[in-house]
Amino acid sequence: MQKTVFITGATSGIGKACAEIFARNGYNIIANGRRAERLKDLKNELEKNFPVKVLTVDFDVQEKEQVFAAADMLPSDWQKIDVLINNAGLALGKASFEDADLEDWETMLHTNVEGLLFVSKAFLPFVKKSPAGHIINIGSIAGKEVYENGNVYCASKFAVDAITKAMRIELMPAGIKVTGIHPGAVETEFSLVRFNGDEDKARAAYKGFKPLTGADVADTIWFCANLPPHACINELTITCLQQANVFYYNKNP
Ligand code: NDP
Ligand code: 8X3
Repeated sequence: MQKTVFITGATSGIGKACAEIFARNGYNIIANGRRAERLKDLKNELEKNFPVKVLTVDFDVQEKEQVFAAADMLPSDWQKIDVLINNAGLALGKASFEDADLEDWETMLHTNVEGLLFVSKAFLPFVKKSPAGHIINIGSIAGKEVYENGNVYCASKFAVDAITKAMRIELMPAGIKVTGIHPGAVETEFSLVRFNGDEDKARAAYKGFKPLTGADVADTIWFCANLPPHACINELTITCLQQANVFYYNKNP
């Protein structure tokens, strides 16, 4: 029977790259994001190129009612989810504790922490219907070490790490694998969003080194999702060659 992956934040970056690699390998895709037009384009592209079906579910992961309504309305032939990738997330701003914007903090916490919780809880019954369910949460190296002016983004990703570890323990009796993926710098729309559309600032974030791409991270996620049934990667940190951790880069002059 064809497998299904549900990916939050599939309209861009890591999530979109995940949709591509899973579709290329024959998975049906449930693709989430807020930008419905992009989801429609993704569906057309994947269904044209691969023998798979794509269901688009445009909702905001921050909105509990929308998340649970989407789960309630999941068509009957989509009610087995083999892999859930909790990828939707964002950073907003890079300002000191004193200067940071309160609404930015709220949005990051609502999206990266609550959104992941709402989606996991709402869609868990469908993951349990798979004989080999797997939940993959996208954390960050910012959830391993705190950097200056990373304050609440880092806190949200520390929370993702803790939630992932808790899910790993508590979903073990159900036979569900749980994996945390913690990437370093990946060139996606992430920095454009973080710096409110400022392209110069976004470009500067990757100056002097070759960052990961969304496809690099998606390849790793695909690898984690394809271990033998008795094996589980609990957590995995991936950075580009020129980044050792959240602080240390070997940048070109
Ligand atoms: P992008 O900005 O390219 O993609 C983010 C995705 O999240 C988009 O598809 C966006 O879709 C979706 N999203 C954001 N907010 C919501 C929401 N409220 N509801 C539903 N979907 C939402 O960034 P990345 O691909 O880089 O980011 C993906 C994940 O990887 C994030 O969790 C990020 O924190 C994490 N990460 C990124 C790193 C990087 O350097 N890029 C490094 C480490 C981790 P839409 O706008 O259509 O809703
Ligand atoms: C994104 C990586 O270092 O920009 O999670 O916070 S970083």
